[in-house]
Amino acid sequence: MAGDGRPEGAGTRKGVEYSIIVPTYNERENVGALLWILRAELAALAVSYEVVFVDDNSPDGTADAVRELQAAFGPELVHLVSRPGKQGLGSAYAAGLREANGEFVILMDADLSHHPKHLPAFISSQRASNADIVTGTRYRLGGGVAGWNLARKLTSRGANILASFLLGARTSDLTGAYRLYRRDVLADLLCRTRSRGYAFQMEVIVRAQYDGRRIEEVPIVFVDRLYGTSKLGVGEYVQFARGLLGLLLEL
Ligand SMILES: Nc1nc2c(ncn2[C@@H]2O[C@H](COP(=O)(O)OP(=O)(O)OP(=O)(O)O)[C@@H](O)[C@H]2O)c(=O)[nH]1
Ligand SMILES: [Mg+2]
Repeated sequence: MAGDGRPEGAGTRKGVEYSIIVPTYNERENVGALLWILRAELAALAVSYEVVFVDDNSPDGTADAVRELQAAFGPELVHLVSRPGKQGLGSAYAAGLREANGEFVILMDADLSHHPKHLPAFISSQRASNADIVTGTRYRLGGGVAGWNLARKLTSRGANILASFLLGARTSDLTGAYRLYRRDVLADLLCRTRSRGYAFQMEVIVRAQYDGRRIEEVPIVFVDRLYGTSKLGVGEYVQFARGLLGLLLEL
């Protein structure tokens, strides 16, 4: 078996440099626009890529929308991993990774908060530094957040400052999910990561730092979702606190 659980040689399609994994839950209104903008942004770079949507049987029929995109643009470009029910982001990334053929994997949300216009910066940063991970940051010069109220901004910033201090993290945006990984590095990290919710992104990047992986940052502007609903609630805060505590005790 390959390190990421795929049978040796299976699913490898030579020449795919980047697999863009997009987990979806009720993103029917967003997937078409996302693919459209991705194609426009990546056309100028002349890189080979594929987009792997991982849908958890979204009640709004996101999977059908992705199938329509597959029919229009071809199964080489658009992949769909369709799971029977909502199983969370961590396992969605792992399922997407098993389908992915790229040497590098880019994780991004479907709701356009992670704008594809930042991808050239991710790719050139990785090429210039030979990094294992390039992570988007809202909290370095040039980065930011648009569309959040003050309470949500303070919560996100506060969580990042607290976690960085306690864990000795060098990355400025621990809870961001817009990242590029060397494929085998992500596979290895996913095997060992246990947290859920926002703590998941933090655990992955802190483990990578402790492993001595080379991590670069590029500033991104995160734009609040236009379509669909937000899931931030008390449960997310509790999950984050538990994840942080778990890491403090273990690492
Ligand atoms: N496959 C799958 N995708 C999920 C799941 N939960 C969230 N997603 C997707 O993961 C991405 C991030 O989730 P969001 O709900 O946008 O999380 P967020 O950006 O922190 O918060 P809001 O945008 O304010 O809701 C989106 O593309 C979601 O559709 C899940 O359980 N399974
Ligand atoms: Mg979002």
